[in-house]
Amino acid sequence: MSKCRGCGAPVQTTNPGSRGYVRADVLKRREDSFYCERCYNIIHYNRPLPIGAEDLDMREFIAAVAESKALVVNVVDVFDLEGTYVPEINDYFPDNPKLFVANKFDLFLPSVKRGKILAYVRAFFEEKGIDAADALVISARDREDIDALLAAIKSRQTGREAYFFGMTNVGKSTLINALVGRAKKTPGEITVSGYIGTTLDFIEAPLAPDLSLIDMPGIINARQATNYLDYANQKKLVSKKPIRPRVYQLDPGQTLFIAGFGFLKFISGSRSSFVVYAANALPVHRTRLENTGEFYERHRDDILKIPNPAERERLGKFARYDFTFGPEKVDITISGIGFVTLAGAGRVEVYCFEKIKVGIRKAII
Ligand SMILES: Nc1nc2c(ncn2[C@@H]2O[C@H](COP(=O)(O)OP(=O)(O)OP(=O)(O)O)[C@@H](O)[C@H]2O)c(=O)[nH]1
Ligand SMILES: [Mg+2]
Repeated sequence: MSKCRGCGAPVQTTNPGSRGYVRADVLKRREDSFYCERCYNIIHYNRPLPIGAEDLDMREFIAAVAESKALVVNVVDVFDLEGTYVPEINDYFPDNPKLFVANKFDLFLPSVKRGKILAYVRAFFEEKGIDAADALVISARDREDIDALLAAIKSRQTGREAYFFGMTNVGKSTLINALVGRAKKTPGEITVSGYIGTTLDFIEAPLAPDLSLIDMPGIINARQATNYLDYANQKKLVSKKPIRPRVYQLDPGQTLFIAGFGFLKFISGSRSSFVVYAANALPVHRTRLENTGEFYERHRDDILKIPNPAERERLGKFARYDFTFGPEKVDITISGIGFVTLAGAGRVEVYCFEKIKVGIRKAII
């Protein structure tokens, strides 16, 4: 059966509102290689059609990969480890060799040392009971990293296929395109985007006679903010440029808003620094503690802007978390959005939509 070369969806010419649609006359002209209407719109207009990946049955994809016993390249987003690691990875693929790749290292400022992040990523996986002793920290943008990734794949492959697996938007397709580009000197053709659920089926990218990379749909994480946003805001949360840390020196009695997704109330402690690592497009705003509720009600749609009213509806209620910090630095992590590093000492109350996963960890930087 023919498939769209951008997203992998099986072709059909009858229903424009569902996956793999191509006009019959287009298909006739380009039978051997074509993009579906949805990919065409993403590639040329950066505008997806409202055709999602939510109803794909990931269990079928996982079962097929498990049965192959082939290498699984599990890609995570180094900026959102909590939101993008797959807790069940060992259960899904008990007999497959696994390579763990933390992508998007370029989102950190150039001053951040890769070795330090790598040690952090390994410890992170270990703590979750996942053996990732030889994980890689890379950027799809960096040629040398792509060469290192290829070498790592070759040294671990058990058969001809290597499957790229992970949550949506971590850069699986971008990495495959980059590997194809390096090996064949022609750009990869898989559609990539900052929208969730871009890849819709297995897509095979042959690299060499003995190695084929296979792209997969990403898992959509119900605890990640992006999942509840309209297309326009989904891509705002996916950064392409390095994330500019935003530093606030706060005294107890102040509140810091992370757009309209939530806020940190600094209840007690000593003057501390709060450094926000989140997409540059997200507004961050400081107010006084006693004004928090009123500020939120009044400014969620002008100053704070995201999420919009329909998105808030989907995100549901706020949940509250109590954290103490200091003297060690910690990160408050907000899945799909980023993290806030707290340096100093004190107690914070964090409020965030309950569907978004919030946690605390030792600081990554
Ligand atoms: N800054 C940065 N952005 C990246 C990198 N890799 C991918 N991206 C961006 O991340 C977004 C998602 O990339 P995709 O390759 O479509 O992600 P995917 O994992 O294939 O997503 P699904 O197909 O939905 O599972 C795109 O906007 C990419 O440009 C990277 O190394 N650095
Ligand atoms: Mg993809």
